Amino acid sequence: MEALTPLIDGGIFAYLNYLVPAKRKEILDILVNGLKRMEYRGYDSAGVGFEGTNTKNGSHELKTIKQKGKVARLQEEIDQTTDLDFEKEYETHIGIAHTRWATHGEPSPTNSHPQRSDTTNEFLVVHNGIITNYKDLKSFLMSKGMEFESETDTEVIVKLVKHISDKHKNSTMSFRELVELTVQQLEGAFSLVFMSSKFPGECVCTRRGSPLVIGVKSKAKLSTDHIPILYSKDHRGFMNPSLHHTDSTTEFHPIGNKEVEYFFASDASAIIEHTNQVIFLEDDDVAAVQNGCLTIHRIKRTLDESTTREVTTIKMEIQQIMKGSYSSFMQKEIFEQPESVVNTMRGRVNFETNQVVLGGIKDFMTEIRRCRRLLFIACGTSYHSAVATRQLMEELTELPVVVELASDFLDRQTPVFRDDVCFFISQSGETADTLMALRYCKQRGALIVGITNTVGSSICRESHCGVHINAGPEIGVASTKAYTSQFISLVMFALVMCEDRISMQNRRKEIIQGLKNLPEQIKNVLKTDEHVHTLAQELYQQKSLLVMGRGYNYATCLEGALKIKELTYMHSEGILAGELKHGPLALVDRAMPVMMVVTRDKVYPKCMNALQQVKARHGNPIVLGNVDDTDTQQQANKYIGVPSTIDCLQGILTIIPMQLLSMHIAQLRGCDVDCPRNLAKSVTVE
Ligand code: G6Q
Repeated sequence: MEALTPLIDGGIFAYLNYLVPAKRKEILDILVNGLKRMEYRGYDSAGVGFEGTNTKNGSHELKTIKQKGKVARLQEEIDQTTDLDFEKEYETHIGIAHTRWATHGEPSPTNSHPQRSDTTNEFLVVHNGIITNYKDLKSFLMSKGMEFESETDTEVIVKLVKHISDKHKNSTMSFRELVELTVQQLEGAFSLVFMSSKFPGECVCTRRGSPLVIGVKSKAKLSTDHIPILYSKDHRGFMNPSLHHTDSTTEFHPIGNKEVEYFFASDASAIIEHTNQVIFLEDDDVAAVQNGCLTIHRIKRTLDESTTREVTTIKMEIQQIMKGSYSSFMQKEIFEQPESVVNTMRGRVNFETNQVVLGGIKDFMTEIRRCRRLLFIACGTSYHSAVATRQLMEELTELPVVVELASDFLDRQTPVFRDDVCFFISQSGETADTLMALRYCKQRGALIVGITNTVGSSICRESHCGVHINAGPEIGVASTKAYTSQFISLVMFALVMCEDRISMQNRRKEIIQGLKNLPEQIKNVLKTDEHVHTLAQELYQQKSLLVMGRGYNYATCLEGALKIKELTYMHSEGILAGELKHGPLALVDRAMPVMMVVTRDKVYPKCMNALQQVKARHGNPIVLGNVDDTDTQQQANKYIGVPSTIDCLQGILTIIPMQLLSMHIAQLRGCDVDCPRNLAKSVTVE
């Protein structure tokens, strides 16, 4: 199995206009705006590359502007550039851009992308990913006299292109062929977009283990909605010159007039405001735009792969990725939950007939029902959604249920068997640890089920089947609505698994009724926002916060503590209330802030016991409980009440005040709620 190497995270964006006149200022605005849409993917430096003219000799040359810090700093840098004619118009032009979350080389203009082949900028590249053999390649290129200026692995890629180009100086090799020869030397995972002063108005891009989407915008009808793959070598490994020749049957372009614009991005949220016609590239695709025509090539062919790439229409709406009247994407996404949970259940739960249908896995249900055990594997918040539903999964499936953190699961090389069903839960669908765990299990013959929120993501495409949680794009780095949608998706799966069990019908009906009431109940919980804000004002200067609970609410403690940590940089810990007397109780005194999640379910008496233990040590717990539970409320120093629902769904409601609390404390502490320090949305580093 090829180990999926950790990726430099960040966002790629490129824009090519062909026979569509655009001023340089407009082009740069499109590039920078594209980066802003993906700033959540990584944001410690940014840069743009674009076409221009050498002011000394009038020759065509490429220019770059790069800056450390967020995209806004790059915009300032562009605005301060004096030797650029922002009004100059280009009928055809390619520009590339990148926002970076560094893991190789500190954030700096030199280490920012685009990286260049030489001081004349003959070739430029933007890159997500890490080249694992870059040191060998760097030594080789240095032995050929090349000098390096950055600490990045990316620079090796673009210098290798130049080295190959120089070696084939007298050949008629195309830009795309140069890139193909280059990427065959690379090991690791990457998505790349190239431009070159040798090939004005052209662009070549490729991917391996990191996402890349192409958007197409044209007034004319497009020549096809299935772009044929061209094989530089056929599956027998021979170079097939006829397939090198592209013609109207193989090229993708607007019919009739040739005006067309292409957008290249790490994810579709940066493209949607321009067009909803997109092509998701697959690993080892090499896409090239020449004279306004797009072709997609592969270096070799494996027999079972598809021979075309579909032009799909994405349904994301622009307002979905805009903050609107909210102060942050995170706030927007917390308050979207009454709608997002409806979207997750839409077309799947029939509240009249109590039927649940998950179209993405129904063809595999026979195999899943025969399995020996269920494994749920994920990271961070996604892992917590599995913890939250583990008890119900055991109850309704009567199967062994294993819940694993992907990184630890891989460290242990945990045994996996052909009759296992492995679920991989991931909002982004690109988390390296989770993806590596997927490949580990797939290689051992297990059935792979993806639970993702991102169409076309790697986990989505590499699973045998799966469920799209339909939460809508989640831009805030701290996951909120994806958590509750993952939670509900797993509950729906458990309901499908027991649909034929007579003894479980009453329980099923209660749960389905509980699901039906959730949207209104979530709206009621959101009304506690002001009260939670008041509590945040009492907590935001504290150094730590312990969050205790058990049973169905244990996941709320883990997830709530994670929210506090990642948003406020305050220490916080989720503690199983049953474990209190085994050590954590020593932390409790009158100064230690404590929250306890206590709702009316089977473990309520034990939770009240824990509450007494904490109070006996002069603890002053804030209790998160049922709004109509006056007895418990009297026992608490401060109380947040949520509506009562069935025990296994209570965690959907109790997590929301924790989401709000972490957001308010973060704001009071002056933290960046949407882009917490050191973190990125699509965490793809081992
Ligand atoms: C939580 C963070 C983080 C995230 C994991 C898994 O608020 O967003 O913990 O949940 O990094 O990410 P995926 O769900 O995208 O795999």
